[in-house]
Amino acid sequence: MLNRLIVLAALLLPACFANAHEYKIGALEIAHPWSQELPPNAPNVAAYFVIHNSGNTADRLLSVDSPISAEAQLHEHVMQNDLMKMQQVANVAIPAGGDVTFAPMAYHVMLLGLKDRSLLSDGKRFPMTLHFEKSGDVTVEVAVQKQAPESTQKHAHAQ
Ligand SMILES: [Cu+2]
Repeated sequence: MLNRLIVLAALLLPACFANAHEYKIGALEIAHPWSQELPPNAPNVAAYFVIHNSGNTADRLLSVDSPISAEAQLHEHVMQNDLMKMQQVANVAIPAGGDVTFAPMAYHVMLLGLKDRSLLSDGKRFPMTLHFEKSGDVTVEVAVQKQAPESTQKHAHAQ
């Protein structure tokens, strides 16, 4: 039995690594959920990812939750009187055939009232569930990193 499991694990490994950090639900793909490592006393943390909708109907991200925090809000950054300011949004539309990027200075998930900080250091991952209007729920693992992913940095600067 154990041998069988080892063989199975070995067979599955390459596939797991190939799309280690991408999740699929219906026509939606959620790429590389990540969070910036913050000082241990930071009151909130933010989570980022890219949603790609390969289908021909629009969807909507209604809400998010995570066992590590009491509350999770959808936020966007807006320019107000020459100042970048973040504010809560009720939901986020995911256009058919389009991408929506959650990144620093853009849409992000704000986790408030942190209950468990044990998974918030570099190299760890914490679970988070996304609730979509049409596609349903998908639980992803958010990778905590010291460094923002390259693609996100470029995106943030381009904005
Ligand atoms: Cu925020």
